[in-house]
Amino acid sequence: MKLTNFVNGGFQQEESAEFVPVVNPATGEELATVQRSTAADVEEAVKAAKAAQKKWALVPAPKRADYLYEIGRLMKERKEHLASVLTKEMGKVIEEGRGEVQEGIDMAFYMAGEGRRLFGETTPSELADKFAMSVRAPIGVVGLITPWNFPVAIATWKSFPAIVAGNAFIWKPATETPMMAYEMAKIFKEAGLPDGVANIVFGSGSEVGTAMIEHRDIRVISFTGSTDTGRKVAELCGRHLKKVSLEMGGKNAVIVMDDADLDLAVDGILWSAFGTAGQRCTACSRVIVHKAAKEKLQQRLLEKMDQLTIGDGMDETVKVGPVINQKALEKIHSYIEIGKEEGAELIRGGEILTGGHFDKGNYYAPTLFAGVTPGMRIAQEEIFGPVISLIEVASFEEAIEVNNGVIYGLSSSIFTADVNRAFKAQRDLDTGIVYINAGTTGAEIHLPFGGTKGTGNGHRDSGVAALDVFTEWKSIYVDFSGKLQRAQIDNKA
Ligand code: UN1
Repeated sequence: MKLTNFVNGGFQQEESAEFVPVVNPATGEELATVQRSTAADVEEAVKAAKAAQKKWALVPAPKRADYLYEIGRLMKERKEHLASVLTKEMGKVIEEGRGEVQEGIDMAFYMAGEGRRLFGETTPSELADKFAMSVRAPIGVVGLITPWNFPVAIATWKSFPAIVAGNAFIWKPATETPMMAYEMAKIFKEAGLPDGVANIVFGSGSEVGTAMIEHRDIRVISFTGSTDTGRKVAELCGRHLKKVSLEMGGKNAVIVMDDADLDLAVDGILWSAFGTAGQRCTACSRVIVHKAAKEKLQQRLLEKMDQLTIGDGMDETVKVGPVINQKALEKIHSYIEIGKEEGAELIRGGEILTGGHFDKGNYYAPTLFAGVTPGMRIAQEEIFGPVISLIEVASFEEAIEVNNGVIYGLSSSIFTADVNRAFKAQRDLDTGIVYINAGTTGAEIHLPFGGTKGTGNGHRDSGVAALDVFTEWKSIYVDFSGKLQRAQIDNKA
């Protein structure tokens, strides 16, 4: 299969374009090839989007929402197929593939509901016979740059609010996971979304991403990806005075207090650390444990880690799939060396898995470091793989301090039976998402998703908050007095 760009309602026929392979990280099998687009392709897509958006903005929002209901319905009908495409191209286990598609379905129906809300404000004017209100206005053509670890859910967090708010979009999916985008293009088409509202341009960040950022008709860039790339995106957007929403790394921790339900904490840690092979921005990569609970927690964690089945995510019994590619394997492994050099104690894992079917894919052993101190690089930097570091603390206050002592601020969690501690924790944990008695993953789409400090730049994906990225506030004053009324002057004696 050859995946080509989706522009102006059709898949392009690109005989002369360059194509690169899409590879199943579990088996090494080539699944498809995908177009490597150029700046000229971006230009063409923006032209189509710009023309379409003018008309789209005039379609009543509840009517725009009808397309989202249909998109959601089609996704639901096709859930199993979409999940298997996702698992094959990205590697997450099929159960999680289904979960991610469900996240997209939820987003479709939720944002469709916004078609009948998109609330603004009406407010009194300071002058007589004058009316004041604010409305959310569409912005125009928006650019979406999405990562490979959630090839569909994150794209829906961005594209669905963009659609309902009356924008057209250019979406550049990650090079590793174009097949989900291709499936979504088919769905956009079948749902009857007007041509040019949704456009997908495949290609690299350096070529396509840069062309999007530099294009003056793309008014917003919404980016999810690594902190290094995000910083470059922000710098370039800054130069062009372009609105930019960034969702980047995390160094998320689970805190386990001495009064915690340890079995529950172990389940929460395993799911958030080794689910998606640790490749979530929200993944747990630090466990901050009260010294009184440390030995027991470590022992129970190891027992359960040893039971994890690793392999091709298409096998329903597998719990941990591969990581995305060879480069990821190498990066994860380099952190094992770093941890050892820093004096951390490698208790489990720490190796690239080989032999049998492991040789065909990119498999890393679930890994546990103990004796980690908060300043070590393995406790500070995002590893994005199945690796956890146990950090011992002596008090609740110290746990909070260690949690907050990193440059990131996406997700955090605390296991405790003490309600006062739980409430103090939700107040003091400096992250955009906080869980009490649950792991660090599992955000629901109707709440804002994003983080503090180095995780983002103050914007949020999903929830109503996403509308702030894809709309401009417009304040409207209607003077029905029939005379000149000067604000701040004529109402003052
Ligand atoms: C991500 O890792 O970038 O909360 C997204 C979660 C998922 C989304 C993760 N609902 O883990």
